Amino acid sequence: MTRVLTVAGAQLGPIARDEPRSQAVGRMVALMEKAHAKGAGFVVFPELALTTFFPRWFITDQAEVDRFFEAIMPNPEVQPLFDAARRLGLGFYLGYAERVREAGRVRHFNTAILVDASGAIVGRYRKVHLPGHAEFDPKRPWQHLEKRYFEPGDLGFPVFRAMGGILGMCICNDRRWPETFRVMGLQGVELVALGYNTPVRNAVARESEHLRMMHNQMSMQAGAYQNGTWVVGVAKAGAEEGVDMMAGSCIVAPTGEIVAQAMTEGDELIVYDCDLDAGRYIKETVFNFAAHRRIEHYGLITSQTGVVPPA
Ligand code: ING
Repeated sequence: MTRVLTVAGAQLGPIARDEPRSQAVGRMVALMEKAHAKGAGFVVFPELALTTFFPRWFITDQAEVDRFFEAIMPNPEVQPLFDAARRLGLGFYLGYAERVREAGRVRHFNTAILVDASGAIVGRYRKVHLPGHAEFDPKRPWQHLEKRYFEPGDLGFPVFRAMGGILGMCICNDRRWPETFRVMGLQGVELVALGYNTPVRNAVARESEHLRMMHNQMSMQAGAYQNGTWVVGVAKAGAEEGVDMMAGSCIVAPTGEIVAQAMTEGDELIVYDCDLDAGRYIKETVFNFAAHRRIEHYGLITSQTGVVPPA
């Protein structure tokens, strides 16, 4: 019996700095209702889906920074998402800025949660690979201060039995690092949900714009194929507070093929019937890890952080 999960990628257009959560949540509930009408059982939203991508600004007032964070989840402003999940029988991935008190101190993470069709939070992930910088960089046309506002994730790359399969999560820059997908692949992941906020233009080097979309797709297609998993990548897109953010939300099959892709830079739904067994032959042949991997030669991957060239 095939296990088909109809998945919807719910791309969001720009969210303004002062846009109230209720307005963004309203847009997202509308996409959930459209997803339900198209037979979807699971919806993927972008990274930091409740607010504008605030790491583009250098903000010194921590109270102002904390305005972009959620102190509890769910909370009254996002509750309509959880109510819609239950009402429509939909699970969802939601990216947001998490502010939490743990072990006696306040911590800030770039987080994603997995919510099932009953509206229960069944999984949490905290972004491990934080790109950008921690101090103001005058050379940049816009900042990318994720290393200032977030701590690196402390949960690793877990996978979760949910929606009839084995689901994993990552966030934006994580998709560029093969370790992200491989750690989940070693746990049998069948579908990886990820959101992204990626500027169209490179802020620190001369780079042709077409490369941005190529690198985005290549990263997800490679992750999908090399681990025999579906990958659903969903953008916060469009001209957001003066910075053009890349669209191109897509659904990638375990073969590495892009089977659905957004056409616009706004709120847009892409939907595909994902056969969760489609990656089985890949996991049993070319990427049968147990049969083919030689971990005795991979030591540097976890024993060394940076490059050490030969003498
Ligand atoms: N954004 C970008 C991303 O990884 C980036 C940052 C873009 C880093 C291109 C390197 C190259 O897609 C986030 N939010 O990680």
